[in-house]
Amino acid sequence: MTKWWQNKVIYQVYPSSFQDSNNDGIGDLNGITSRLDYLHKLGIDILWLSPIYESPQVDNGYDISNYRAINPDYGTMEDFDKLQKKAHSLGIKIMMDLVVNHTSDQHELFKESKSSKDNKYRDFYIWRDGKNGKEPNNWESFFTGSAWKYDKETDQYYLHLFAPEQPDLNWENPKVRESVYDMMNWWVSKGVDGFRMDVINYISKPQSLPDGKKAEGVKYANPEPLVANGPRIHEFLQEMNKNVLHGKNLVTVGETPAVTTDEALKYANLDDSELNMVFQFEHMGLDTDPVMGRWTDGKAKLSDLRANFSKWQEKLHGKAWNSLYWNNHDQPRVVSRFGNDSNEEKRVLSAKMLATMLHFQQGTPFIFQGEEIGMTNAYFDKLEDYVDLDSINAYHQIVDEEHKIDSKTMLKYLGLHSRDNARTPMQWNSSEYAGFSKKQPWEKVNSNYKEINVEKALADKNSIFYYYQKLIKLRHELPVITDGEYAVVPGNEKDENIFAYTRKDKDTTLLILLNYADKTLQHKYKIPSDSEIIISNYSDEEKGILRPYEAKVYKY
Ligand code: TEU
Ligand code: CA
Repeated sequence: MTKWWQNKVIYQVYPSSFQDSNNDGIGDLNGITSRLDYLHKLGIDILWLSPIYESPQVDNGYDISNYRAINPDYGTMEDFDKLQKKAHSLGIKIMMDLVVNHTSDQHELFKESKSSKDNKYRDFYIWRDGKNGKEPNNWESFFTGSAWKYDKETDQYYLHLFAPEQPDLNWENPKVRESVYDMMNWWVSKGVDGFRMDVINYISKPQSLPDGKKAEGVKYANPEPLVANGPRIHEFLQEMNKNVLHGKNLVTVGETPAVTTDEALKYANLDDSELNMVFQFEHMGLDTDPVMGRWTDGKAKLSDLRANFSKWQEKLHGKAWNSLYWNNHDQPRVVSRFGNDSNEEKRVLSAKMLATMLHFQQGTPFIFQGEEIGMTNAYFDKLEDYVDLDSINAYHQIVDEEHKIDSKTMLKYLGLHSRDNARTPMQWNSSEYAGFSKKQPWEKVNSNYKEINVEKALADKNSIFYYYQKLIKLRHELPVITDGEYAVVPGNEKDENIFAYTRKDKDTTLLILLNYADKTLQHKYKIPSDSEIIISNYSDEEKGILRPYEAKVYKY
């Protein structure tokens, strides 16, 4: 039985970077509303809004100080209602970002909690005594430094897996869980259609908070193996499901770093007891370095991508549901990372090839704003151009404190992997500031906005935009894309250049042929004579070869 969200396509908007309606340099809700017709034309079904709540914006809204109010820079609750009403009238559903592993340190509850040891909200957060004058354990924050912050007034430390301004909630406390469910139900009663849940698999920590395994010569340990998929995680999500989600036809996706296929079978099982799907991170790790992590210039090998995609396709088929993504607000641009943005022709071909690779798999595809026009990395070359605390902290730690690499090399790696690459303003047209705003935006516009923008894409029938439009339409029309079985074509398992896979149901087979390389290659795959090409990034057909970045899908 197909569930309503299984043949849908989700589009992510990063509100501060999408469209500025009042020219203060910051994107806003009215700006998003004014672009809903554009999203409708693209054909997407669900709009995921990155956090729009009241927030001091230390981490761009992933630090929420009031979950039932709109960030004034983005507008008002009435603006939200208008956005939702217009979206619904176009058949577009709204998915909210739910950030409940932590709040902002400016949230009323944290202010209370911090005010004294016997405050009734003390136990809403994770407070511990120090050990021998040091932090309670050796965990490192994901944004560098210790994950504990000392509070002088009460002589205790609180846990923050992210920035010190993002204290972790104590999910062991049933009152915390109740207040989260209340808040979620409040949004559901306002008419929202679902939630994307930020690092939701970090909410259950092992109660002894043990030290992590430290690498040689470093100060702190990565807590992820201990906090991801923790001891009570499935209990908490089942409870949330019962109290909020169940029977309401919502759509949910959990952001779950370090999730394995075995864990995903529990989170995203088809019996609707936890979530509908999760974001896995394994394919995002294929170009990272064992020591330097993201700060490297490695390229992902096709054999690794294929093996990873295939594992997820095969393990979840019939049992749980995949999400499919290349991009989001934390990742560099797909065409720069896995494709080729060195010239216009290669950019367009490789962006379409990568979209084809993803969109014919089983699962729900996510498109991040600008991906549909092939926006590229910004490649900022000065530290001053970076805004994201993750990029800036990493630079200082690696260059100034650890002296691991020099400034020039680190700037090169930021150009390749910084989260800022995703966050430059949406490129609407070739006017100053790319039609995003009339004022210098909070984050610099990518310098290529005159060549790459929506206006140009809409005027060119061969653009990446229309290719995505067609991919979405095909998913809506061909059930085999939603339900069919996935298989790598025999003999293709190890090829470093060509990727060949099929999707099959009882009536239809799709053969997806992709050239990951920038060169023309012979191929040996048999194309049945009664087949038709349903989508391709070349306008003509040449048998037996695949040209640079060629992508074709045959149906028979
Ligand atoms: O991201 C969680 C997460 O996996 C990131 O911290 C990741 O490790 C980092 O971005 C490096 O790639 C979520 C949000 O998507 C992110 O924007 C927030 O900063 C973070 O949680 C904290 O809320
Ligand atoms: Ca604005």
